[in-house]
Amino acid sequence: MKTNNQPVFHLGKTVTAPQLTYFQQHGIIQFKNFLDKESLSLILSEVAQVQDFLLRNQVEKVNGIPLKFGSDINGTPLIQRIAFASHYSNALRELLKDERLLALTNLLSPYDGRIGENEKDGLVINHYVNTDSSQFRQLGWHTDSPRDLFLGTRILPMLNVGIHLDDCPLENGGLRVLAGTHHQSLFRLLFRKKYFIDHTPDERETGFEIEAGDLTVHDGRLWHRVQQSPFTGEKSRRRVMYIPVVTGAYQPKHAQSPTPFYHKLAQLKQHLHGGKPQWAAAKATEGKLAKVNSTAI
Ligand SMILES: O=C(O)CCC(=O)C(=O)O
Ligand SMILES: [Fe+2]
Repeated sequence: MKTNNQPVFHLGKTVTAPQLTYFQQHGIIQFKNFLDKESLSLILSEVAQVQDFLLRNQVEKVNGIPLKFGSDINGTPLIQRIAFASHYSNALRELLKDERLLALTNLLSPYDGRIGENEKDGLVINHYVNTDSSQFRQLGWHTDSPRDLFLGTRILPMLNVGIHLDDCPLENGGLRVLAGTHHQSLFRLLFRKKYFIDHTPDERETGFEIEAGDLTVHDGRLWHRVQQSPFTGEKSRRRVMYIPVVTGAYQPKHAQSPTPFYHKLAQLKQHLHGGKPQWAAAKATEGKLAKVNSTAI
């Protein structure tokens, strides 16, 4: 595997020409220290509060997108994937207005990009940890684009902006990409690897030295995966938030939005493989699970 010996970039109020050139060539770019230590601890406490709110209110889905439940290393309920998280936190909503994030929309040029706070899955919080009852330790090879096909729209360029909340040096696993694959044909986008099933490392893949507060941006058409941490417990914890930057017609989701087919498929797969219902670990969710409007706060 290659390590990502890219130039060290820092994100300012505008995207520089070398940053744009680098991104257009590789389909991925890492920016160091996007969040300083103080902002990071604020964001981490917001993330914990959003999780507590969702557990307390027995929320199963947000705007049609199922939350993914597991349990933490001490056995307490954990939400391992939260969609539309900014709908539950003013601080997260404010973060999405950071002018440096808005500047990233220029990476989509010549398309007009916008932060998809209410579109796709909105601000997503992924929380990976290796425990016996964790449902989420890794993610197989995929691109983020066929979701558009399932939703009946054509594939448009998009960015996925990752804000990393834990240190994740290369040897801890984490994000792996096949740089440059955003320039592939539709056939290769669909069939280069078996979507989500294939976890095999690729000799051409690139991994990253991530420090908490770093930011990565990848093109939605780029092949990528998440390598499982070889560690267990606290050392395996990896929290990363993803923000979609999208183009084309505004397609907001709302409380009555249907659950996309591919999420139903993921739930079915888990069921067939004898996995516990995703909310089984969340003791707070006994009784009927409520679907609450994501604009509850
Ligand atoms: O956790 C990551 O870094 C990547 C997640 C991802 O690729 C996805 O949710 O589509
Ligand atoms: Fe992805």
